[in-house]
Amino acid sequence: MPFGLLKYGLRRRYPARRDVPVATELKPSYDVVIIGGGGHGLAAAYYLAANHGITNVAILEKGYLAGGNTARNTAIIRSNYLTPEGVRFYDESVRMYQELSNELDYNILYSERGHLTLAHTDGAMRTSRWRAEVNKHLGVKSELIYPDEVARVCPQLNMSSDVRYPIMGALYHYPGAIARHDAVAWGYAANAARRGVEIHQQTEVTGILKEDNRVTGVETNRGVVSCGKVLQAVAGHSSVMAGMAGFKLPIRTIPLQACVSQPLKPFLDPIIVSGSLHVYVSQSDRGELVMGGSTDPYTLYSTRSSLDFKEGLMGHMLELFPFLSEVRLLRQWAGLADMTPDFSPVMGLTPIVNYYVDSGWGTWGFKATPVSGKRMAETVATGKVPDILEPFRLDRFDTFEQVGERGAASVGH
Ligand code: FAD
Ligand code: PYC
Repeated sequence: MPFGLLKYGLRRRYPARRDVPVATELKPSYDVVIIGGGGHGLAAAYYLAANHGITNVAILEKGYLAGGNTARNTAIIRSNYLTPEGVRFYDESVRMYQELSNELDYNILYSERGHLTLAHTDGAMRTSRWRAEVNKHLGVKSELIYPDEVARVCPQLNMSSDVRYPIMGALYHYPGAIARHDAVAWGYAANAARRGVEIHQQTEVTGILKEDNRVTGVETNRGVVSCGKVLQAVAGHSSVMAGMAGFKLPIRTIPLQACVSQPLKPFLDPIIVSGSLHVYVSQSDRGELVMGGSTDPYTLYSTRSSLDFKEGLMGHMLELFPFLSEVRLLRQWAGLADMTPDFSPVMGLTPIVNYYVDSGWGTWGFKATPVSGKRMAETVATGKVPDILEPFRLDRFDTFEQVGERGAASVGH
């Protein structure tokens, strides 16, 4: 047993380790202000400091650290997208995730499970084959599999043909994984703070100050702060914030709900998704079934839960796993999904010279946390958009070069 661990075990008191220093006063000025202390803002701050030596940075978070969508997501990580641009982008993120616990020296509980997108129709089989081919072409391990293999990978699934939606096959994405969502945020926060980045919670940005076409600072509930550059990373409020800065994003904000069951003995290894049934599920390390479906059918800035969602989802779950009928739900919640017309993010430059945007994260942004953090940091530091982000530029909607990921973004929408 390592000596340090023995010494720790014999101690009389166990003071908690403080990863993020207690908040200080805001300084009058920073090189970079990051609006939004979710996973994306925290990751961008870490990579600005670690990769570019930029440490005079403040993260301004209106609530508590990573208490927005980062706290509410179901932590599915995968790169089995449909477009080459999407696959390349998310693949870089998956690769970064695989090394993240080591890089941050923080256990994010990364757990590779395999990810099955079930196909119940001829059309879904065709799309699955298409996705598998694009994935393989780009070195991503995905395969179209048939019912025998589906049953082997997940023996608990109801494979009967005497159901509303029999399972005809699946897109099997081997690297599909889950991770502990808040550990990802805390890991980035701790490592950014250690390098000098300031994290200010309960600090809401209420206005953007500009001269000509440049940002000069931000107004907050704690006063005005000047800055050289701003990165906006406020998933769920992206169009509101862009409105404050004076430009428009093509985003509609829609609630997305999820829930967990009581803890069960481990029985479900892979992550299961059914677009036709509007349901997805994985089993967490604590044994809870983590479940969700498609977005609510209306735009709304509210994170309330609904009975309607729960009833519909449980009905669909039981079509796939009838033996779960006695299992109880433990809790239910919602987040705010910033939906773009093509189900891809909007990242990079904006009409304002020194104002950068990381937005349009809809129902799919947790898996992109490392790559967007690293690449947005590069964009902010150099003022140049890396090739991998180019397809996600804001003006693609003017030039009809959308990156259509509707069928692959998460569950059916
Ligand atoms: P957030 O974590 O939302 O951080 C933005 C922060 O900005 C918030 O903390 C907010 O308080 C702050 N903010 C807003 N306005 C202001 C202001 N004026 N001033 C200061 N701060 C402000 N994605 C996946 O890849 N896989 C999944 O399995 C998955 N499941 C999901 C399940 C649900 C139920 C939901 C809701 C989303 C899911 N997502 C998933 C999407 C994912 O959660 C988001 O895309 C991702 O968390 C976005 O991260 P972020 O850091 O950009 O945003
Ligand atoms: O992006 O895989 C995903 C996802 C699943 C549920 C919500 N988002």
